[in-house]
Amino acid sequence: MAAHTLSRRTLRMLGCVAALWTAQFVWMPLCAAQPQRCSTLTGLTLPPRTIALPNNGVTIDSATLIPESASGNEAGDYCRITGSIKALKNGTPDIRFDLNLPSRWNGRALQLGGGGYNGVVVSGVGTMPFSPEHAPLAEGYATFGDDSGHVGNAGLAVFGLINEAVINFGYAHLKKTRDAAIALITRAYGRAPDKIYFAGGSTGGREGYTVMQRFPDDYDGVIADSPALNFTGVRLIGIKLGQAEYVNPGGFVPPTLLDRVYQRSLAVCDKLDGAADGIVSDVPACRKREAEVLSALRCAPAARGPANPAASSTLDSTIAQAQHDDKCLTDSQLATLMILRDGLKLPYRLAWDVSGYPGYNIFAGTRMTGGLGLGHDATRLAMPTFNANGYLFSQGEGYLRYFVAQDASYNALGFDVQQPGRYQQQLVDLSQTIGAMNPDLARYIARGGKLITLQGLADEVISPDQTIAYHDALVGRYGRERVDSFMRLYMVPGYQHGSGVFVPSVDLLGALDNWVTRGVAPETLVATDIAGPTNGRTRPLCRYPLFPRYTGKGDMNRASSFICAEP
Ligand SMILES: [Ca+2]
Repeated sequence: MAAHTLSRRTLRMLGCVAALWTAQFVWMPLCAAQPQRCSTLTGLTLPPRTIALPNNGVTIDSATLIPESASGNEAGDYCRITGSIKALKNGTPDIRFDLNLPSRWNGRALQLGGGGYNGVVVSGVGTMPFSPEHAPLAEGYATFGDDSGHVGNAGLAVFGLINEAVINFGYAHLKKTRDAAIALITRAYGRAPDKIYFAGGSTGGREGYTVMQRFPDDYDGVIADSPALNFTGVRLIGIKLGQAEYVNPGGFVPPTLLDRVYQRSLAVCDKLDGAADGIVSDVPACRKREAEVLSALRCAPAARGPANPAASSTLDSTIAQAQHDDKCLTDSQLATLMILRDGLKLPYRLAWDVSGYPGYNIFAGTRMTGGLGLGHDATRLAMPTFNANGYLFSQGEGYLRYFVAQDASYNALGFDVQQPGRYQQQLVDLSQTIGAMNPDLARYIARGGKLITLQGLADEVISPDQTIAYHDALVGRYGRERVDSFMRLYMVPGYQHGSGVFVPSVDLLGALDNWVTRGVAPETLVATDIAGPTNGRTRPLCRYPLFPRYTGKGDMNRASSFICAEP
C-alpha cells in the first residue's frame, strides 16, 4: 500500500517537473485536473488534522471533470469537487463545500462568501457578483465556497438553535473550508497556491473582514463589499424599526409615502453634484438640506396626530384626506424614519466596545420601497416576511427568535432593545461570535494583506456610515498612510444593497490581484452601471471620501465627464 502510494506520488511529481522543464506556463494541466485524476478523488477522505479547527474529517462526495465542451461552460476543463466537513456533534449539520480546479490554473485560489443567513453552497462557478464580464474560474482561479454549515434559504435563522452551527456561521466555516480546499488544491496541483483571496458581499463582506481579523496569515487579499460588520447591531435596529411600525400607533410608513420621501430627496439633492442624473452623489451636501426635504413632506400640524387627540377631532376634511391618502408624514411615521436616519444607541456595550448602529441616508437618496426596504403590510405577520414586514425587521426577528431567545414562538415586538435583561449577555456573546467589528488588523497589515471595500451610499440594509466608521477608526488607530497602504474604500452613490439607480460593475478582483502581485495600488476606478434603465453609463469609482461630480461639460453618461471631488 505504501509502495503504491509512493509510486503514484513519485509519478505525479515527475510528471510535474518534466512538464515544468518543457514549458513554464503549461505545466499545471499536467499536474492537475486530468480526467482520470479528477474522478479518482471521489470518496477520498481527509483526516481532521487537515483543518486547524476542531472537526471530524473531510469527505469528498463527488469529483467530476467538466469538459470545456460542456453546455454553458466557459471556464475550460475543470475538476468540480463537492465535499463535506464533518461536524463534531450529532445533530449539527456538516459544512458542505464546492471546489473547482481549472486545468488552466493561474496559481491562485479564491474563496467566495455567502449572503444573508447563508445555507446554500456557494458554487464558485460563474461570474463575480456585479462583475458580469469576469468569471474567476475562467480566469484560472481555483474557486471554492460553502454553505457555512446549515441548509436553508438565506432568510432562515432556525440553525441559531444549534451552538456549533452558530459558531460555524460566525467564523469557523471560513477557516475549515479554506484549510480543506487548500489541502485539496495542493494535492491536485502538486503545490500550494501562490496567493489566496477572499471575496464576498453583505454577509460575505462580513466574512471578508472576519478572515482578516481571525485568520490574518491565511489570506493575501480580500474584497469585502457592503459588509455586515456589526451583525448584531443591524439586527437590533431591525427590531426597533419593526416596533416603531407595528407597536407605535400610526408608525407604519406605506410604500407610497416612502416613495414620496425618496422623490423629494431627489428633487432637492440630485443636482447638488452638478448632474441631474437621478443619483444623489453629494450625500453630505444633501444631508444639510434635510429640513428642505422634510418641510414638504410633513403633515400640517393639526394632521400630525395622534400626539394631540383633541386636535384630531378638529381636523378639517382636507387635512384628514391628505393623511388618509398617505400624502404627508405624521409624527409617528416620521419617528419611524428617524430611527433609520439616526440609527441605534445602546446603554450597554456589545463586543469590541460597540454601542449601537449608525443610521442610513434615508433623506438623502435612499429608496426604502424595494425588496429589501420597509414592509408593504400595515400589520405584522406571525412569521414576518421581507415583503410584508420589511427586510430589516424580518431578519432581526429571526435573529432574536432563534439566536437570542432560542424560542421559536418568541415575539420580537415585546423585546426591550435598550434593556434586554437576561438576554443581554447572549447578545454580547453573539456579537463576538458573529460580528466583525474587531478593529485590530495589525497582523494582516504587517504581512502585506490588501483589502478593497465597495459600499453603496444608498444602501438600505447595511448602514453606509457603519462601513465609513470602521474605516475611519482604522485611520485613527493606524494613521492614514498605513491604512492607505492596505485598504481601499469606494463609496458608491445611488447604489443600494445590490440594486439601486446606479449598480456598479467593476473588476475588483483584477484590481486586487494587480495590487497584491504587482504592487499597483488601485486609485480611481471606472464603474459601469448595470441597473436596467441606465445600463452602460459609466462613472468614476472614487476613493472615499471623494464623490463623482459632473464637470458641466461632456456626455453625462461617461465617466470622463466627471471628477472625483471633495465633499
Ligand atoms: Ca446627481
